[in-house]
Amino acid sequence: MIKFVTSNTHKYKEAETLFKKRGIEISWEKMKYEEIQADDNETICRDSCMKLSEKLESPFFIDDTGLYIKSLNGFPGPFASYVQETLGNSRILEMASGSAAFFKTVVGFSNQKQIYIFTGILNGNISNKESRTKGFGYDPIFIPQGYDKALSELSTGEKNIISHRGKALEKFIDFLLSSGII
Ligand code: ITT
Repeated sequence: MIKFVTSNTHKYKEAETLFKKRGIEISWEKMKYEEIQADDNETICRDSCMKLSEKLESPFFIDDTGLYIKSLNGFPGPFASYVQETLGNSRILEMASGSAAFFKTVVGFSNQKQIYIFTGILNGNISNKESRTKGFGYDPIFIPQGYDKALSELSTGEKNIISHRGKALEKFIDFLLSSGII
C-alpha cells in the first residue's frame, strides 16, 4: 500500500477521501520531516522526496503546498506553513484583503527508484474577512475563483474537485493506474 507521509491531518483526510473515491486505499505515515528553504515548492518537494527515499523502504508520496498572494509579490509562497504559524490569517487579511492569490500543491512520489512530480493550482482571492466556518490553514480567507464563499465552507469532496491538492492528486492517481504500479 502506498504511504502518504505528512504531519498534517487535513491533508491526509482530503487525500484519503479522493483516493477512496477512485477505489484506492492509502496509509498514513504520520511524521514531520525537515525541508530545505527554496523559493519554489517543486525544489523543496523533490529534495524532501530524495531524502525520505533513503529512510523509507516502500513507495510513498508527499505534498508540499504554497500560497502565492499577488499584491505581496507572491509572499508567503513556499513559506506558507511558517507564516500561518507566525502571522496567521488575521495579519494576512490586514495586508492583502481582496488580492488575487493562488494555492499550489506539488505532490512528489517515490518508488525508491525514481521520483515523479505532479502539480495542481487553484486561483482565487483573499477575502475581506475571515469566514466563520473555521477550517484548514488559509481556507477561511480564500475565495476560489467563481465562488462567493470561502474554501472552508466547502465539504472535503467539493474542495477536492476544484482544489490544488485535488488536481495534483488526480494527476498522480491517473499515473498510478496507467503505469501499472498499483
Ligand atoms: P507536512 O507535514 O505535509 O509538511 P505542513 O502543514 O507543514 O505538513 P506544508 O509545509 O505544505 O505542510 O505547509 C503548507 C501550509 O499551508 C500548511 O501548514 C497550511 O497552513 C497551509 N495549507 C496547505 N494546504 C492548504 C489548503 O489546502 N488550504 C489551506 N491552507 C493550506
